[in-house]
Amino acid sequence: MIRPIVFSSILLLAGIVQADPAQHYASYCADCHGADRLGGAGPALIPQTLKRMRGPNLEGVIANGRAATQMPAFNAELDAQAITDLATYLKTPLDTVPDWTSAHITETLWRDPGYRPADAPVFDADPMNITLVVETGDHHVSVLDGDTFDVLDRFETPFAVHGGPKFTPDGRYVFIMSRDGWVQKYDIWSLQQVGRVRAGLNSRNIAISRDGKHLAVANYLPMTLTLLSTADLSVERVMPVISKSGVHSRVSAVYQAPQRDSFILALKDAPEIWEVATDPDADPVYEGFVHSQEKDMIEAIPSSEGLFARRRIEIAEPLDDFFFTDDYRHLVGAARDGKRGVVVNLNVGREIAELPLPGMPHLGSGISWERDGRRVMATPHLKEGRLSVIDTGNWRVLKSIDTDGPGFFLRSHENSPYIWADVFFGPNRDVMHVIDKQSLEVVKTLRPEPGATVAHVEFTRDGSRALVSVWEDDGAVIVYDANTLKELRRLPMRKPSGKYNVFNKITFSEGTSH
Ligand code: DHE
Repeated sequence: MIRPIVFSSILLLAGIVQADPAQHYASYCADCHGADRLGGAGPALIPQTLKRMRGPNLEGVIANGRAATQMPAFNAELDAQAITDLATYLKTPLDTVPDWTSAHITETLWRDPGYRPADAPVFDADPMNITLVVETGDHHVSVLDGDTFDVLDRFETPFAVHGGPKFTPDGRYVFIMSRDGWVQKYDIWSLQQVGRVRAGLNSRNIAISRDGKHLAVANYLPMTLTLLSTADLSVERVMPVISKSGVHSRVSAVYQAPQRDSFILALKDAPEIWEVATDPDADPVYEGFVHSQEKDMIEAIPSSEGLFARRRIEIAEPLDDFFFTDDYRHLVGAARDGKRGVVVNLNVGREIAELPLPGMPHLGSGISWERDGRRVMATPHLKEGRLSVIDTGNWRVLKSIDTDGPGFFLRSHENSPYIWADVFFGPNRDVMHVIDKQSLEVVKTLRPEPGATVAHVEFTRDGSRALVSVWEDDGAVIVYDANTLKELRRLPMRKPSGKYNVFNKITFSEGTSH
């Protein structure tokens, strides 16, 4: 019997029927990207991940392939119209999303057979001053010696890494997540990949528990939180995310709250914030954190132990993109209308203030520092060229600092007098502002590569050097003297995005978003 796909290909060759994009998908794409479009050797081809694809557009990738990957060109097999139709098909949501249970996740677990753990770092560099550079141009991470800026290793990641890699508290292992839900474990001491597991189908970010034993993966598809053991990437629990009123919700992001020994979850589709205990001895549920007369606001899901017990905080409307105060008593979330920040007291479990923050604040990039004896924070705005500086004692906006366009990331360091603020959108996206933390004035505007996007800063362990990404395919990481603001080095990189210093991350340095 002739298989339908072979039969239709014969008809196509004979020019008898015009293939539809689903047929083209089955013929040319399914082998690598999965019959269900959820990925295989190649990434998932669904709108949730494709809309974030920066660089060459989808039609260009289908026609010409993708450099430095296994993706071939199809312009000989498909004409321009067929390529356009196929791209439209790939941007159409799936009719149904399959289950992604703990059994499915476990089936994907892969341990690198070449991995040999080392007893001590296999390099002379300071293991606490290692900095990882995510290179999105060809899906690699470079491991930099933070003193000499030598590249100690460059390893392949899953396709389309997003969010900050998360380090174990001793700085030895790091976990990296892709938008397709793959989590990769890498051993910094031995400079080797340990393994991978697919924890979700479309994921947002990861967080590691205070003790470094558990990794939480926030998922859009399916609507779950996956909890993995960091020791061997095995599944500890898949938690369906369903609100008190029964609404299934995507998880916008998960954050570690170290002082609380918990994960905090931003729910995309329900007016709740979740707190998930990572302490096996957690009190029945957070008794220690709850003001006595507020106890009735806390709903506990009993678990055999305190580990992964959940607490719901009900709020007026869904919030996401959280900034946390240093003590993790308060968070500020962005309201849906893109005009307000809402302050939630996590101890009492309710909203306590609102801040006027028009132009879509990007609170997740917020940083805080001490100024005139008061703790202040600053946040960029994704739709307005300004930074808002907020007094976290009275939740008032202290100052709005004008910038040359909307920015994405902010960074500082406890040893630095400056904040570094990029301009990510618009004609001035080649600009990086340096702002004095005391006067709140722009002291210098850097334009290191006219016309090229310049974004995201990370400091070395001691704060003496600032590393800036030239966010282009043929890009670079520029090393600046963080005090004189002079350029010292340029390290060629393939579209470098985020950079992450081990020490700054594991010590929750005050100039770093977590
Ligand atoms: Fe991100 C971090 C959400 C688009 C690059 N981004 C984060 C985090 C969240 C988030 C919740 C914190 C996670 C963490 O580190 O654990 N990002 C979102 C969005 O909702 C948004 C606006 C749209 C989306 O579709 O996801 C978005 N992000 C982008 C991009 O377009 C960026 C610039 C390029 C890309 O790779 O997709 C981008 N996001 C980053 C980076 C971080 C990040 C580099 C880590 C910053 C850090 O210093 O920790």
